[in-house]
Amino acid sequence: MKFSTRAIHAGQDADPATGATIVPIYQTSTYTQEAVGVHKGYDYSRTANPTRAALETQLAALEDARYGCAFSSGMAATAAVLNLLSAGDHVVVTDDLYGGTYRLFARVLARYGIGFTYVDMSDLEALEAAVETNTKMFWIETPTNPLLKLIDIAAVCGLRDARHPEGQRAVVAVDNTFASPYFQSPLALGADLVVHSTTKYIGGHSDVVGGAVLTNDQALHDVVKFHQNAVGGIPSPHDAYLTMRGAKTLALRMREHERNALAIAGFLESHPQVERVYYPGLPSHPQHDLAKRQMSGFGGMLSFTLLGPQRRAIDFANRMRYFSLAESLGGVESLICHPARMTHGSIPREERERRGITDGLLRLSVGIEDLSDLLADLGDALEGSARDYSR
Ligand code: P1T
Repeated sequence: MKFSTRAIHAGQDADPATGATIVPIYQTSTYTQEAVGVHKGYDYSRTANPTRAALETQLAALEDARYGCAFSSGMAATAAVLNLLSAGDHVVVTDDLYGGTYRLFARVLARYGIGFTYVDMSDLEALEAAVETNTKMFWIETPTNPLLKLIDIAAVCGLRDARHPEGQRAVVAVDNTFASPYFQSPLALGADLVVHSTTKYIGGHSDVVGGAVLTNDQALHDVVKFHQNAVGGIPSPHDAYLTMRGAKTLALRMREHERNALAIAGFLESHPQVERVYYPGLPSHPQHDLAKRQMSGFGGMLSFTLLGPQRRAIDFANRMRYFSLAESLGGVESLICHPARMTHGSIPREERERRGITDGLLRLSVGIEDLSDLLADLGDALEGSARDYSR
């Protein structure tokens, strides 16, 4: 089955009880048993629910994975993966990553005795130097949020294999939220686990928060599933339904996101008011060749800086008409965000600036509106802010 067919058919069989073509929202917390221990495979909805099970089958199919677990948010999914570790273990992490993931690592899990080293994983020598004898996990975000750096997933997996004998291998986990399963398949490149914030491209309509963990490794899946039930960070049946509905059109939407983002990246790069554009689809991106090799498309996220004082970024963001000033990404509508004040505000300023997330950086989630309207919106804001700052 090809990608678009999987998105529409995997987990989407007609309802066995009624023949309903669309998976029903099984809005129930519990299930009546015929006799003690005699039931149809469901006993309590934290443990399993038919609507969520359908979503898990669909999401696993999108990553070509054998197993899937759905969560109530991307952060809950991330926490479930980190639960594979114990006090005294060490994780090597990409230095550029979502601020909330940094917050979970630095302010929650570090207190439980897990060590984290942040490193620019695009520098393989620096990566190798960051590995310790107790390194049990590599946490990769690629493309990274918000600087759109690329990490060579196969190269990190190669390093893992060289350092650790079979049986004691560190786990490579990839947050595939920015690329989406349509443009990037980390498991095929050697990763052990994929994490998604399904809030973003997979849900696709900015109306539901969710997360997922996908893997081909049954032992890893068993631990993640145990955590899902033991801790209980599950999506509601209604949220599972919304995510499933959104995911059916992932392929269509991703093609449009990319088409618009490519055009906007080119427009911004050639604009005299723009200092720098970060987008893997631009030939000027330092890892454009890796992007072409590792991804089947460049996605819909880009960041940029303007010429002039950094405070110009905030003025610019306030001028947009169709780009809503909002956190999050991956919905059909375009969004603009000021990472330093919004999505990455939980990273201490000094740390943030060292990583290149300056007050002048703006991030766009390019939606699937008509391209000419989006270009006009950006052009008008660039002109307006240029007028203000030339006075
Ligand atoms: O928001 P939630 O569904 O819990 O997902 C967290 C998350 C995980 N991974 C990546 C790469 C993310 O970008 C996010 C959430 N990010 C935003 C809300 C944002 O605007 O960047």
